[in-house]
Amino acid sequence: MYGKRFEKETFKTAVKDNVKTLYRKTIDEATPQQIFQAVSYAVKEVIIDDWLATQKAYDEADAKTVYYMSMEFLMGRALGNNLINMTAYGEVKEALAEMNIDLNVIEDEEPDPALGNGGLGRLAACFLDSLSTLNYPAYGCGIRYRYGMFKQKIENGYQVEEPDNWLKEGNPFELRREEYAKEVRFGGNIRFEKDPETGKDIFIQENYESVLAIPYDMPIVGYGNHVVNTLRVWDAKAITDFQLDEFDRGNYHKAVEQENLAKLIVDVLYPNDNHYSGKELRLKQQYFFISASLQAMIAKYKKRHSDIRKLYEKVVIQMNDTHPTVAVPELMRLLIDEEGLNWEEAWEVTSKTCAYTNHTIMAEALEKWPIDLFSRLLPRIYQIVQEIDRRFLIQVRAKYPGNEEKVKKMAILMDGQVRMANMAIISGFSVNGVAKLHTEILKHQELKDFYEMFPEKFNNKTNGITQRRFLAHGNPLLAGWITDRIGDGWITDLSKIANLKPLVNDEQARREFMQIKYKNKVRLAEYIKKHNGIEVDPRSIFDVQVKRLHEYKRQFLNILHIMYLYNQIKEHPEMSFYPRTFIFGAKAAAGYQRAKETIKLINSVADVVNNDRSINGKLKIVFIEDYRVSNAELLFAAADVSEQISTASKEASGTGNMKFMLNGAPTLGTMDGANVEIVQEVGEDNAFIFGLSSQEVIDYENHGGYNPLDIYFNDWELKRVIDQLMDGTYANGDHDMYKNLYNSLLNTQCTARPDVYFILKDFRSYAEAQKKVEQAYRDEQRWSKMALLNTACSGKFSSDRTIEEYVEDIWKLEKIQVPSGQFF
Ligand code: NTF
Repeated sequence: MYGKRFEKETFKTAVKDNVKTLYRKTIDEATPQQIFQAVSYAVKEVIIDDWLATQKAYDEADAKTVYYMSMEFLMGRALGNNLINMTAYGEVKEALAEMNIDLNVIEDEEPDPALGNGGLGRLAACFLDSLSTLNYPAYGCGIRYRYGMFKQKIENGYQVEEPDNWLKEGNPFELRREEYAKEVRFGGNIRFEKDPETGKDIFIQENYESVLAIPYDMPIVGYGNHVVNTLRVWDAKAITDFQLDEFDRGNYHKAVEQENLAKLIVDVLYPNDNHYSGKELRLKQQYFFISASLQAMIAKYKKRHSDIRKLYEKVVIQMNDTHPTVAVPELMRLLIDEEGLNWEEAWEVTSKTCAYTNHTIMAEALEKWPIDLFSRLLPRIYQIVQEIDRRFLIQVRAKYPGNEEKVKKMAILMDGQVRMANMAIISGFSVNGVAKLHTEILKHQELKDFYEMFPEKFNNKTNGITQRRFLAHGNPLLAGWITDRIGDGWITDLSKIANLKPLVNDEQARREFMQIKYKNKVRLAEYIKKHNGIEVDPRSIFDVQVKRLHEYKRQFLNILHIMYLYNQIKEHPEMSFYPRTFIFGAKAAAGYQRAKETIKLINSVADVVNNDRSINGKLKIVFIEDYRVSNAELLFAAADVSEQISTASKEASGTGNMKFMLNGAPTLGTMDGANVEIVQEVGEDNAFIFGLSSQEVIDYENHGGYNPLDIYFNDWELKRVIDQLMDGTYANGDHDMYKNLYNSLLNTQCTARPDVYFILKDFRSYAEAQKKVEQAYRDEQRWSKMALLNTACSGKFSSDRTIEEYVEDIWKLEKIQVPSGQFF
């Protein structure tokens, strides 16, 4: 399909030539990193041809394009994924093997691009993969952070952050496109004039600082269809001419300031997941990439179209949470100030172009910018926001006369703040949640007033994941087995995986399925041995919780339960207990104290338990350092149990839950986010559900919570575990180490409300569910059925399905066929 270019001899020659031209070395002298670069350039060359062909096909079709605006794209490594999608992984692996090079070793040389925090950024990456695979024209637009998500080291049980200099060796897949640079302006003041000719108002920004945005394009390769879309990430540099100008005039300070701003603006990804920090630089980042992306979008549109009033026929903008919502006033500004539309015309275009996805109901994640900061940094944008707000409130007052409560709740500008979510909802034509339950909570709780006013805007798009990365690439043994059994249709149509269902009653098939799981556990055990120095038994139950560390995700509940199990084993050594390996992986935001304490607690309990010979290895605890996309692939493939234990209502969807399911790990979880839909697909008997329902949680919250002391004083086993936080058991005798964690559960003096996340409330129910996991696992027949059924029922959770829904309900795109680009 890719001509001769992946034929072994041709490819080998390309790699050797690249090593020569890049490094003046023969292949035997090259380092693994150099070989990685040489291989990547050989792959990129093939990609470029299809990339050209794709752009040509789009141009000819004059196709409508989605612009997916996101502060985060958690792409993970590109080489292996590109080879999978070009259906050339096997050939290239063999070609390299003939040169005594192991492709897996070469893949490990690639830094793991981590331009995202967690689920939201990884979702954006999965969406791009699906858009290309489904033949839809799309751009991802974001920031080329010089430092991505920090690298996590564990030292003495504590998390230590190290900078992630992912560009150090150069990124072979990107293309710098200097000729498409755009200027972005900050600050200063707005002067208002009447155009002497037209009599129209014109707005002139003066005394501003500006930076030049330079796009870097990364190819997004579709699966076996020659489509290559573009992820465009913006770098910043100072505008040198201007700088010299200022310098000549002796304004040294100003010149240096612009230099600094350019450096700073794209320097680093903010490492907060589900948490808003309100930093000025973050708002600068947002406006920077949005303004540049929209300028580029309009310039591209104008190449082929003369009527800017019809922009929405050819482009649609999806705003990934509120982070890019400054796109609304920026598009208004470009249309009015640069393109000469009047307000009504510009509003018609903008509100038909922009759509918003909400990814959280966590109050602390809501972006609300102080008006003084916002208006100082973006003076013209602020004027436009004021006008959007003013016109909107007229509508509200007309609809709800005399109801100033409504105005208070729905206004964009209120109490000295700019409320970004309100702006997104008011201005866009679509508002979607990311799982059924989440969308219902939005409609009937969080965004109730908006739903009442604009019911037609609200819709649900349950998240999904790409099976290309998380099965085809991450679990080659299982992928191969599935293809042998049902053909390879599942790779581009995951609903076909349901064809595995009859095999649930086939003993041989189940045995093979479990053997593959075992081999993946051995592979993970080797990784753990190498990275943690801990021996784990691949015959034990691999119970995995990997995700960002956050109180609402309740890693604390998990580790408290492990402490409880350990007490039990110690007290009743005769009790039968199926060996269990508890595996954690999680980064804590650098400033999130309680999250960091939780990491320390997990590692301290691990230290005590793993070194206690008296328990005969029944319990092992492993904390995977630097959890990221590349090692996630190993973890999903090897997991027996998927821990999805958030406080019900708090996890908007979750996507890790889907990756575990796809790889045959039943869910141990609450009825939260997409867990609800997972249970619906696989059946209650094939999942382990526990805990309060979302409605129960919401009801408690509306009545000021509950009293955890009632539980503490009535459950002596749980009390003992909680007391162990304070008696030094896991702190070398230190009584203060976990004081904050302890207080978060019990102490009414220190927190607004104790046990905000209902850990004590759900503890017994969790412990019960854990017992059921053990019972089920002991029954090999039953477990293998359950595991295989999870894989077989995962069809719904492909991001291909999600993207088709976005296209159908929101984006209205057409599929474009692309011929092979090998003749360019
Ligand atoms: C996250 N939200 C949610 O917490 C996850 O449940 C969800 O799966 C992902 O989004 C993707 O939809 C955020 O990261 C944010 F930014 F909204 F807080």
